Amino acid sequence: MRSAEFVPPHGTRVDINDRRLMKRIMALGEVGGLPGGGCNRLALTDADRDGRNLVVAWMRDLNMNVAIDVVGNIVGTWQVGTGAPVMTGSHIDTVRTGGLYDGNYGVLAGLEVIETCQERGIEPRRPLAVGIFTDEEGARYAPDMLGSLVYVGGMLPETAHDVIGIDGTRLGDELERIGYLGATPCPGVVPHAFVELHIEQGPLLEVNQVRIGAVTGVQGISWQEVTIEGQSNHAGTTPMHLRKDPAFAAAKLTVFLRDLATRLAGNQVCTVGKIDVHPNLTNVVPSKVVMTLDVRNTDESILQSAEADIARFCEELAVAERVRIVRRPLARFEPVIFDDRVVDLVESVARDRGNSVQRMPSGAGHDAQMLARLCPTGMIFVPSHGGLSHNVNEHTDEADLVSGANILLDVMLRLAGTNF
Ligand code: HGY
Ligand code: MN
Ligand code: MN
Repeated sequence: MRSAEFVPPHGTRVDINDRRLMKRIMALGEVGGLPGGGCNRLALTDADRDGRNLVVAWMRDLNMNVAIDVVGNIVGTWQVGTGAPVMTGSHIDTVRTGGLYDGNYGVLAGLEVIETCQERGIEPRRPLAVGIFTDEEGARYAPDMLGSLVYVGGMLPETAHDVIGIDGTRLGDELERIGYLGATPCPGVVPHAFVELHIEQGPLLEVNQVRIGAVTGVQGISWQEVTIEGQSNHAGTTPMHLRKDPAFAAAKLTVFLRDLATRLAGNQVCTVGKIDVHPNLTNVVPSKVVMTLDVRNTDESILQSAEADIARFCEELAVAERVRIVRRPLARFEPVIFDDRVVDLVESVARDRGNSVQRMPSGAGHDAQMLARLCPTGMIFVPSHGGLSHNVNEHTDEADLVSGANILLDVMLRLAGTNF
């Protein structure tokens, strides 16, 4: 990998402005801020719109060209150099109990890299771009990484527009309502390379006392909605042997998932994160339960066998409990391996800056797993305190946030000087 001439000769390192980065992280964290800390900016809500407006304003302050595409992805580009841009970015939509750093950190570090280059007179040989991808969380509109999936051509914009959210709204209508139904077509510009900076959201770096993760890829993800239809009845008068109780069936399925994860061990994880009981009243045997299954593994064949086990269990459960079970896929992404040249670069730059580094897969999904379909891609992880994320108490030490952003700066400049 030839390093770019404009990267200051070894020893005259350029560092980002830590105060400015932290100030922006805190300012964005106040948009959709929750009383006890953390933030709630579900995709395409007013809070998401306000967050988008704030970051777009910062992009414009940096004289970046801001393009908004047909599914609301925002790409800010600093038009220097020639050729395809080196791109970074992530997302600024959050889960309902989001932290300050998931997604936001990667976007704002990207802006900080550009502002540092501008004020230090560093002129990359390629344009530098920062992407803000729509609905990465998939919490309101499934699948997750929806915006970046459309960006890379993995989902048609019109299909995305017709996705119905957990609140019954249509994605395209909400995109229009918040003013982010753009005209830039998808698939989007193919970057020269893409690198995403993100908090780990897991415990490994902290447990191993390692400062930086050179991410090797993302594990496979399988989401499905399970609707269990029984028969509502009186809680007091209906004998147990006559019940068609979907809540009991849902409980058995939840226990089955935990046992499945335990049996498969390794990287296998299974989560029931959402359960809606109808009519959800104390004295009514429910008529229906709608629940979601989130099942992941780094190994595609094991993930497929887990899915087959779940399907078989649901068939047997329906007969045993005399209920009707309908399963609907919400998201399915195979494991992704990142480009070794980018992973190597992340690792060597991190070491050059005096950090301990380990190579590791990502348990969480990221927009980078979609950009990997278009161009050489990698990710940089910094530690999550207590491995906590999707939790208002998500925290990463400032020193680690700054260190990650400095590594992003060097990696982007080096990628700008490479000829893959
Ligand atoms: O689901 C995920 O892993 C990511 O947070 N969207
Ligand atoms: Mn994220
Ligand atoms: Mn997330």
